Amino acid sequence: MKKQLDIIGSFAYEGTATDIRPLGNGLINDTFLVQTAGDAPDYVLQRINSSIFRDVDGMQRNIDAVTAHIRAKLRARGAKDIDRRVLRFVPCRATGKTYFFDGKDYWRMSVYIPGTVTVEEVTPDTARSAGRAFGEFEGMLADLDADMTETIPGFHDMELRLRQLREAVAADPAGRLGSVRDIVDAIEARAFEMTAAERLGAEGKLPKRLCHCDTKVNNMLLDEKTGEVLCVIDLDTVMPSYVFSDYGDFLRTGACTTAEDEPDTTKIDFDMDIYRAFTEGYLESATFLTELEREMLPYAARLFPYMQAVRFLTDYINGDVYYKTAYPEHNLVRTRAQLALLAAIDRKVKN
Ligand code: GN1
Ligand code: MG
Repeated sequence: MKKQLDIIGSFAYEGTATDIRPLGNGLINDTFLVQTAGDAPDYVLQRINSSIFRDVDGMQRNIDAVTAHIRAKLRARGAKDIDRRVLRFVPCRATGKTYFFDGKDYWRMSVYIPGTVTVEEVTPDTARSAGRAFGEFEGMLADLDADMTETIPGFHDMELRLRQLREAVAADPAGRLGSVRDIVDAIEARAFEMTAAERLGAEGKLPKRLCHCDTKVNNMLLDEKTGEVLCVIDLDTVMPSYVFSDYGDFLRTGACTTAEDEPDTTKIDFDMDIYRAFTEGYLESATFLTELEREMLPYAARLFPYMQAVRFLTDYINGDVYYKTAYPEHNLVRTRAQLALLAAIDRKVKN
């Protein structure tokens, strides 16, 4: 970790680093925990995947705007533990920006929030707290009047994701199409149903709102003692989107009875207690929802496993160029798992 030690010297952090080690299991960036001696805070260091996030400066400006806005809201509300409820990024000594470019890679550093944990599984209580937290997060951002960059253009645009799948199918660059034709057909059979949001958006019936866009369970910090959800992390993808993003992506991982890459699809189910608790918590705080948005929440629950299946399958057909994989069929296993989850939701959730 010599390289990482050199890198952190470029940031205006407090204390002396004593240890740096890998942290978490994100599929995109590389994350490290930096421990310091004595009373100084610990830090999270990340190498940003700039082949995916091409405009790092724009992305960090989004993140700066969002964290400052949330911090101001919490302060106005008289919240006591603000530093546990919103991330704080460390400026680069030379530029004052919240990232550092070493000539090859982009890095950023934030203060580690002590006494917190991330989890891969939730209980109904945690799910209710998460629902409230995401509803609040979106509510707090509703009046953020900054020019926000779409860090990945069309990130949750289902029509775009289907076009990308069709391009991969047409090109078949890794020669993998033969083994997945039936899956492509199953996806195509539901393409119209799943692009409802884009049609309603085009008709002016559905607004875009600032969303987190990656609310999977392991992207939130919980108080290690109470299990309360304190804040969402991984702010790379905060951008304008239909409101379904955060609700749907949480349930995709939170209400799924297995990991998102479970190979045994018979184990994959949709936990209705978690679904109900999360939805109740979300509706309590997301008071800004229109009637149509509220009515379409069951659609959102289906949309995200479907979209994720499309994205994993596209990457499989393209030869695993986007997501980190641990073995050759990993993206295919992930695709099947998402479709099994979708089938479980179809069985259990009424429209
Ligand atoms: C990626 O970075 P990470 O692992 O939290 C991805 C999400 C997917 C998720 C699937 C920028 O998130 O959109 O839902 O993997 N992020 C990006 O696990 O593509
Ligand atoms: Mg993550």
